[in-house]
Amino acid sequence: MACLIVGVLNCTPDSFSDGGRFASVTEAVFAGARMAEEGANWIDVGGESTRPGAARVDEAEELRRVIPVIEALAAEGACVSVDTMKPSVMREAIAAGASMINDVNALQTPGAVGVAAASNAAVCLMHMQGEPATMQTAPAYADVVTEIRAFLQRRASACIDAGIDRRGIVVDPGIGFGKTPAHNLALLRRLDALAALGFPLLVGISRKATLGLITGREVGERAAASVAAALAAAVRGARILRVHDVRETVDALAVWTAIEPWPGSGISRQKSDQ
Ligand code: 9MG
Repeated sequence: MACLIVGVLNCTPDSFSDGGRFASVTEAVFAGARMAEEGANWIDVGGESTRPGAARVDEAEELRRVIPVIEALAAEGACVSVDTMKPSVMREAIAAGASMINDVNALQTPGAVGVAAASNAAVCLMHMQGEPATMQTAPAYADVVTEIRAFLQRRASACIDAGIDRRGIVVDPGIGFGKTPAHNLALLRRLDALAALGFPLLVGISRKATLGLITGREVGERAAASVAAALAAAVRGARILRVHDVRETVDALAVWTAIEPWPGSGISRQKSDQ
């Protein structure tokens, strides 16, 4: 398959039963293992919501939510990424077995680049305008594609200068992070401009508000819209898709690839196919 899949595993109190900490950890590990079975290449474990308007969580609480889950999934052989903005959580997560840092703040927190550079972990550098609590208040850009491309290039260069292996750098336009639906759609149409930076491009649009606006559907009803958006992103240059609906996305990509082989995949149409 030409695209890798990152399965979303939110370890926030609203994500699982309130049957206590052990119940939540058990449920989270089960959900992560199921996504791995369904074809997720990474499980992205996060303990602090980055939804618009979300409040920050303190370090101790974030560690308490994510570390047991990362340890258990890594022990089962899953590839785990940690979704965090905090250098201390990055460090502990790597020690617990995480092999990628997914930072919606693109390692701009003081100390974050150093933690990443001191590890062998890959990094996902995401663009966000503002911060989760306020980012959707009035997002504004002169040219959203050009500005985000320049930001991602700057952050990737800073990471390389600090000693992070460029082969471990992934970039991400941050769909929905300080962007209007029009900004999000403009970015999705011009993913080629971001892919041209030369780093694998991750796109996360799964279940996001722009899809709700287009379809009129609530968040739990957006699987079909998410799969359609994931395919569109893959066709335009995304190489990693961050999704909630792993099985559906894997199936859709398999069908798409069988019909329309990716350029450079080595698969070409045969006469006998006609
Ligand atoms: C944590 N998180 C939520 N949405 C995301 C997205 O689009 N990309 C990345 N890298 N992380 C995200």
